[in-house]
Amino acid sequence: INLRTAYAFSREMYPKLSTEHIQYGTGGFRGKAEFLDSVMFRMGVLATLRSRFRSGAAIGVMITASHNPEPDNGVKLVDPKGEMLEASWESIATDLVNVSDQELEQQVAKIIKDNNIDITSSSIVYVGMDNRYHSPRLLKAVADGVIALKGNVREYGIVTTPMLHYFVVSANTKEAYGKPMEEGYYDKLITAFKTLRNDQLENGNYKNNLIFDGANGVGARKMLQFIKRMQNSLQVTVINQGIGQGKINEDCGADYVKVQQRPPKSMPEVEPYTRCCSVDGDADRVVYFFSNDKGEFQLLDGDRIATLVAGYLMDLAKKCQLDLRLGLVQTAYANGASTDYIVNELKVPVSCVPTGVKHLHHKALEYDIGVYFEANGHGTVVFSDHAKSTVAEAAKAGDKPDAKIFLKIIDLINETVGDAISDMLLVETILNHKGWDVKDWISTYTDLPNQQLKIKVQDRNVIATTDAERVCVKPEGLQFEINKAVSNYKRGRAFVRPSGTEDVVRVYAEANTKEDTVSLAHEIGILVQ
Ligand code: 16G
Ligand code: ZN
Repeated sequence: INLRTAYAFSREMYPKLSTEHIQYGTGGFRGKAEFLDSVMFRMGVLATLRSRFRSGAAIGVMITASHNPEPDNGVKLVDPKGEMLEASWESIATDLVNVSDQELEQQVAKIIKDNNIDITSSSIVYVGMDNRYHSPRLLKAVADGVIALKGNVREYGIVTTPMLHYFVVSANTKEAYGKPMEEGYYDKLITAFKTLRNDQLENGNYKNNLIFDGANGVGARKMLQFIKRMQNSLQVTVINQGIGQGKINEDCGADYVKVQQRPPKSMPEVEPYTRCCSVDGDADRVVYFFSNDKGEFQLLDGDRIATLVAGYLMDLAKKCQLDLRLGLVQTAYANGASTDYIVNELKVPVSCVPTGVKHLHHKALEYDIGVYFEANGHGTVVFSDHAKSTVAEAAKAGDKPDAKIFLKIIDLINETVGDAISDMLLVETILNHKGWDVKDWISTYTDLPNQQLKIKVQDRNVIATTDAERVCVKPEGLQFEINKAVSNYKRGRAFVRPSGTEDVVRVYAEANTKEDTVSLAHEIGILVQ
């Protein structure tokens, strides 16, 4: 095809405004929204090429900067099975975004040639966005990129990241997975959730009400849709709905609550032990929290959710007498106390991988039931085909009511990627079945005090790590100094890593007491500077 007019158009409409090199990282491309138009146009182009490369399968493009502040935006591609973009295409994406406007046409030609792509074949790109005010403009740029290559685009408007993943998988899956439409998504989750409630809305210490902090993001809007359709099978009060003055992720949301270790600023006065949860701006993370009767803030983070879910699934498998291999995947951010609990109490194999969902997801696929969560609340469960067919068979047998529950649990889980709303419904189901309130849940183990710091440096890439980011190999000697500092603290542990989404180095520290933790984090911070 003669693409000359399309490129001339793009140069005019979406000129590259910055020469700064940007890289496709764990969250795709991220940056200040005003520099992203050309990136978006080019990602529309790339998604179309990817779709053609994958024989016309639907490819997703999500426009969001997740938990980052309002002026930021970003874009990531979703592969046909709903997974993150294949690693080898990350560098293709990086190259494409960094070439000049003059080199663009040539670079596209190179991708087509290197990958043997038939540019006359069919393609379809699904695009979604969060509710940042610049997202619609950026969405148009993506769509224009698709059209420039004469591809097909389907715009979903404002949706959560996991919803877009869901649309992509359901479009590409032949078996009944669900319909690639917003209603299909609500339907799948709500049907499973309601069946699992089985009209027993309260049980033991479990009360049927919850505060939901929507981070002024997409999650709030979609939760309101869920509420309309759930008919009180869960009573949810949504705060930070994204109307009025509230900005996305500002003083609220999962990242704020987890990192600051405090409730959202706008938190209303509630009874002690009221169950609350916070999601992030694009609703792929969730953490729980509450205040105890002394008014102290208590966090139930991704590690907590992972242990709750793993323990529950293990019991279910046992009750159904199914011999399935269950494993748990964490990152270096996992609280040491959670890892001890998993090893010593749950007696489940646990592994540690580098930060970023793709690493966790990949590792989790090694098990029949792979539970993975980052401490920040991003995670899900993946089931092997063997696990699914074994459970389905047991459910058919008729004499195993637990197997029927198990089957519905699988339905409730968005396996493609962490999904704050699906994870929340899963946690609510488990707490309900166990008859637990937050007090019961938090009593399973005691978190070690922990702290995170962000250190601004000239070049974050002077730091290199190994062993799932737990050991620093560059600059030389730094790990030795870290070890020395850590050895002075009881139950001390610390690591440093370059951020994949911001131009900073991150420091994590934990120790036996709050004071020790603050002091250890401070010491490590100074070593990095
Ligand atoms: C991205 C990752 C998230 C990770 C975070 C770390 C995905 C989809 N998202 O948001 O899992 O926790 O980056 O950010 O992989 P950092 O590298 O800036 O600490
Ligand atoms: Zn997110």
